[in-house]
Amino acid sequence: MTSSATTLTTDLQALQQTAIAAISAVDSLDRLEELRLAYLGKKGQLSQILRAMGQLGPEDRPQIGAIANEVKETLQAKVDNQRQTLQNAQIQAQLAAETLDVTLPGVSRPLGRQHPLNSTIDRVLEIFVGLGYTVAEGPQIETDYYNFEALNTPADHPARDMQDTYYLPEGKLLRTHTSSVQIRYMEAEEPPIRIIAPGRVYRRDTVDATHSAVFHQVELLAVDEGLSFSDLKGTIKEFLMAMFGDELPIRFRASYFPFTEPSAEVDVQWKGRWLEVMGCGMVDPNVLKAVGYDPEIYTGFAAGFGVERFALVLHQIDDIRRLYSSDLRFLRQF
Ligand code: 2U9
Repeated sequence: MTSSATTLTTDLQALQQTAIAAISAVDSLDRLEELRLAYLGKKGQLSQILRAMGQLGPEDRPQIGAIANEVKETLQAKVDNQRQTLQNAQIQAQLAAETLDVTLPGVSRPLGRQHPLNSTIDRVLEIFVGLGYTVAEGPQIETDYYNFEALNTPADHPARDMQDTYYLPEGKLLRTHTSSVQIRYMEAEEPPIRIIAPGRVYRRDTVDATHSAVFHQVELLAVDEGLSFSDLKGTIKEFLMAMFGDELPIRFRASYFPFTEPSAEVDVQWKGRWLEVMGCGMVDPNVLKAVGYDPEIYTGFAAGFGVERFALVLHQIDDIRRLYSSDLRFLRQF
């Protein structure tokens, strides 16, 4: 072996020794990769030594080449081995950190449920949809025209005092009933009409166990040729029996509303007592005229009721304010 071949062999052995020591001592995968590049990369130390092989005579090359290959393979194996060791350690550390205590109590995910007011509205709508009615909705901020004028209730009408109103700037007001929805619907459509208008309404009432300044109404309206009071009675009986049960004693008492003539209030006998549950009547011809329907051709019937009232009766709730209290102990009962 020539002296330069001997030098190269010594260099290669020295490289192997220091590299193995360094690789064994490394404690992170990033650092290991740095070392791999430093020893085995294209510009690494092994490549540098091999470049010097160019100066060797042909007789030395196979032997030195074989030694260089051996060094390369040894170091590569050492790197792979060390990488595996570090990766295993990493997994072990992660497993230790993420240990699950299966004896801990589970996280409870309580289910929400429907508010008794909403379930009552849904029941009402379901019954009327079954009778062929369409649900109609409209704005809660209304004009005097849609809330009163078009409903045969001009400014000086005494019935305006029956429903104390919240007035807003620029002649606007908070609707006192959902009848305004029916006026808007009739303006846009032609008879025959069967609609049901659920929604929030506002009245300047003193709040107590049976009154709330905000409550929910459902109103129904049918306009067609030849509708009579007996159609109204039949529809209301059908609805109330579906709501409260068959064999329900029902009575109609003459009453007054500006938008219906004749008008009636409806009572049902419930747990031995007569309860007033809704108002109704034949749509006043003036209301039909206001939306451009000819009262000589069309007649209509309408009815309205407060949903809270129904919910209180059906669920035996003693105070309307409970429906707005958000008290979970109360709400969880439904
Ligand atoms: C149009 C024409 C007529 C709706 C009607 C009642 C009778 C009624 C009250 C019951 C309790 C409101 O919530 S409450 O205070 N309603 O008694 N509502 S007739 O009549 C209409 C509606 C729309 C176009």
